Amino acid sequence: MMDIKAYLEEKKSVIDNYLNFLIPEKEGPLKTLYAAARYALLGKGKRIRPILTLAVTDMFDVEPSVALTPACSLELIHTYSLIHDDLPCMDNDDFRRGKPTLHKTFPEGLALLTGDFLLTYAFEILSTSSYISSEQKVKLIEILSQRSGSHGMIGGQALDIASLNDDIDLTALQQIHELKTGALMTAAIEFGGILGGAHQTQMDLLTRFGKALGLAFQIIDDVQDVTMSEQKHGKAIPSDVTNKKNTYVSLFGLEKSKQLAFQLCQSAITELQSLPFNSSSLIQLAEFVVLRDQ
Ligand code: GRG
Repeated sequence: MMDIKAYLEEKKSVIDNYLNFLIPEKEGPLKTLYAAARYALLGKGKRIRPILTLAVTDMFDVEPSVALTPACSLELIHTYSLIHDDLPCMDNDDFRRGKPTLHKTFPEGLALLTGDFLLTYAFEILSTSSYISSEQKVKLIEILSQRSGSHGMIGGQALDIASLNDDIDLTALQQIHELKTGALMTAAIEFGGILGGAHQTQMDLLTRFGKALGLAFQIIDDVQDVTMSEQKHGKAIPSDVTNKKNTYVSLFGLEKSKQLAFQLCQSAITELQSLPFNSSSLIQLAEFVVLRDQ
């Protein structure tokens, strides 16, 4: 049985080094843009999405240098979404990743642009990587654009905003979670399949695994919003505010929500076990993603 903590630390360190290389300290006119990008990107993020890609490519025995750029493109997209989500016109949050949000540290306009920079840079590094075939590049770009655009993360965010003052049912909530959070996690898993040369049946299985894991991750995030608000957000969130949000916890309560997340994770893992590969790292990673800080 592998030591999951050591595995995560090792992968995180490889990813952090590469992100540091991708966005170096810069002198000259773009110095502040790069400083802002480094402020948002480097540091405390868990790197779950790129690590998922690396775990799938490990399962397919893909050379690590091939997987690193696609894995990091997901972290660029994820960080851009956090920057934009924290802006005053969205959630207006003061803290992120254990420190003041980007727009609290740099001018708001520059924070917006930094998000745009990371979003576009993700596609630049994918399309210019010398380790990936042209055919794979097109497939990865297709997945990333669909999973982060209106069919995925942005669509989920738009539905979430539109439902803010309404009571929504489980189907609507599940759709928002699957798009807003699940889509990028699914992309992380699918990236591994594309790079590993998975055939269509295996790709379909990986997509189902990614979707279930992404939903379970977001349900646990809803749980932690209630149980760990002070530690997570750097300030206590009044429960009346939390309760007005549409979440699994407001629909089912804490215990049932946790149970649902564990069940989703278990069925995702069972599915994975039907693949003819050693999926033990990926299984332990899935368990970590859902059981984190419980
Ligand atoms: C593009 C404005 C815009 C929004 C898209 C993804 C998203 C919608 C907004 C980000 C904010 C948010 C609370 C999303 C829910 C998903 C989630 C739990 C994000 C935090 O992910 P972690 O825990 O964060 O992986 P770290 O900091 O570890 O990378």
